[in-house]
Amino acid sequence: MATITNSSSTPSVLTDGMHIMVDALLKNGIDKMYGVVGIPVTDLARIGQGKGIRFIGMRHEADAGNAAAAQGFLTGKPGVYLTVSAPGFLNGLVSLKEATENGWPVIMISGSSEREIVDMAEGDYEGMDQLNFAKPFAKAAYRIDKPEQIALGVARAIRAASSGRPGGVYLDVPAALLGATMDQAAAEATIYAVEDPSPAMIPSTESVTKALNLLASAKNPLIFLGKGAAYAQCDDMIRQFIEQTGIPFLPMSMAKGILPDTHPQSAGAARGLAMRTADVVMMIGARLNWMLNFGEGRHWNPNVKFIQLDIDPTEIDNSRKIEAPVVGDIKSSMKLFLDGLKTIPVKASADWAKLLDADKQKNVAKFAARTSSTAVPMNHYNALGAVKKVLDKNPNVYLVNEGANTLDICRDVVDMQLPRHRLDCGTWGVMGVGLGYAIGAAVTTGEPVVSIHGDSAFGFDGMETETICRFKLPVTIMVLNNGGIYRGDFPNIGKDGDPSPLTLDGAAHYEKMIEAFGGKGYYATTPAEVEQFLTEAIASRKPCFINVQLDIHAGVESGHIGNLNPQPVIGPLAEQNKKPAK
Ligand code: ADP
Ligand code: TPW
Ligand code: MG
Repeated sequence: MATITNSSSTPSVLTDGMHIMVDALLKNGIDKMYGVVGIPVTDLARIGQGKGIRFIGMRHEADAGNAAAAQGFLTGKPGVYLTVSAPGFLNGLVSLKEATENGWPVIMISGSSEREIVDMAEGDYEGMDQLNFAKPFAKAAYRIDKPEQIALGVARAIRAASSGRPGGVYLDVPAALLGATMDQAAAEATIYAVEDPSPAMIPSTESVTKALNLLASAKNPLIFLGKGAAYAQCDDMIRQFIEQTGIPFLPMSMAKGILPDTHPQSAGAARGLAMRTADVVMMIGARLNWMLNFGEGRHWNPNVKFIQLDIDPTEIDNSRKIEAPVVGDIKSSMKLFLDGLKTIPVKASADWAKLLDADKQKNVAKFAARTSSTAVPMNHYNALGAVKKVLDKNPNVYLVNEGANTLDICRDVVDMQLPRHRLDCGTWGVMGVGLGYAIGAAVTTGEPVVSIHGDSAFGFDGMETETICRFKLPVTIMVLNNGGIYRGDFPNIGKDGDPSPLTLDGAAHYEKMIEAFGGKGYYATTPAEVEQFLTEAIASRKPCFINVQLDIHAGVESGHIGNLNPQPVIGPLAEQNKKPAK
């Protein structure tokens, strides 16, 4: 703490930008930060740690951003991550954009270099016009230039990240700001906690009445739950509405667990039939984007009508006509829907439930044969069947999941029982989110995490294995190794003898990586071993790694979305595609 003598010769105590920033974050309840340090933010992290912000030092900024984003999704309050200038900043941008696409609140704080040198393009150390580069990747972006404005900058970032549709906010903190001084008492007077950062947005009663009337007129009504519904944290109201109306529901992947997947009204095992047959569909916090074929085409009843509950008015009519938009936050909306049922009763018919139940039973039987098979080498189905058995007994476990087949099959096989317990590749289908999400979930909740990756997906952020060990987090990393992107047996169609673009090492002992950092590694070759090792690993609450050996022939190209690949019409790949699949 420096003192100076001012003109009236009373000594004044000074503080600096870094201390003010830490105080502003703490005042707003931000007591965790993920990141990678260096010039000019090292002391910001150290001062934060000294004052009680838990700092999770990570190995890559994208992973730090994903950890912070997971925290945002799980808590409804922005997670914060810290990066250095230009290269660190650029590494962190991917997860800032991902969080924005997912609608999760996150704040990326980046150090930056001197404005006057950057603006004149003089070639500063890690100099870059970061604020302008960040703008298209963020929901909002701000630079703080004066220490007097730090508290305001933090407040703007928190409000922008968490209000309306949440998203990623960029906060630029130049080195000069971090080192700038200010009278400490005056600085303290600037600090404040943001009042009501994500205010309720109440929909009009007319829109709710219209939606309920449409629902009441339906023969085959259906409810889709999306991750916006999970984010809204009003699980009891959603459950009450679904149970009172008897309407079957389908959860998107991160909405699994709002109601348990084993709930009798879940249409999960009759998804295709439910979508093709429903005449009125109520979307609760789910977008009609690529994941739902934009609400049109052969997957949907051609005469389907939509009700859509969303906080963002521009989401309505995103890809097709919405008959009954309800714009507001889901908690306020569900309250009005429950009230409305008193005057506009809605009851789904027993015939509709019967139709779906028959289809469910047929599909469940088909599925059970695959997931309970003891065949070795294993494939995704029986390996994940073993995982399901263990997680059914451990509903408190947070499940992180990425890959192609590893993602799609795990989503279908492993049931969720609790809300907000599943985190995966999300709206963009990004690889490399897994260990960041696992770290964020473990740090935020203190509960055990099982992080299931395809062998390719794991490669993007595998070094965070060390972070998990350094912080002794209760995370079990599981890699399903089928030797490649989608699987390991694709030939090289050229003559150079190199592996195919899709091929990775199907015999790699990934579990040995964690042993280098003091964690426990397991190598599983049978479903019984998967079950035993996973049970042990979760119970240990220590960093563990299970390498699950799959058949290199297990998996289909691009998992369940192979139809999105453009198809060559000439050459060897075209010939191959003409052959019937094995
Ligand atoms: P999914 O991938 O599960 O289908 P999406 O991310 O596509 O879900 O859609 C989530 C939607 O939920 C977004 O359009 C977002 O604007 C909306 N949303 C997020 N939070 C809330 C909330 N609290 N209230 C209402 N809508 C919300
Ligand atoms: C950042 C493209 C989609 S899925 C995938 C890649 C590389 C890996 C699939 O193989 P994996 O799973 O993980 O072994 P499995 O079970 O099917 O074998 N870069 C980014 N994101 C994406 N989506 C890709 C590349 C991709
Ligand atoms: Mg693979």
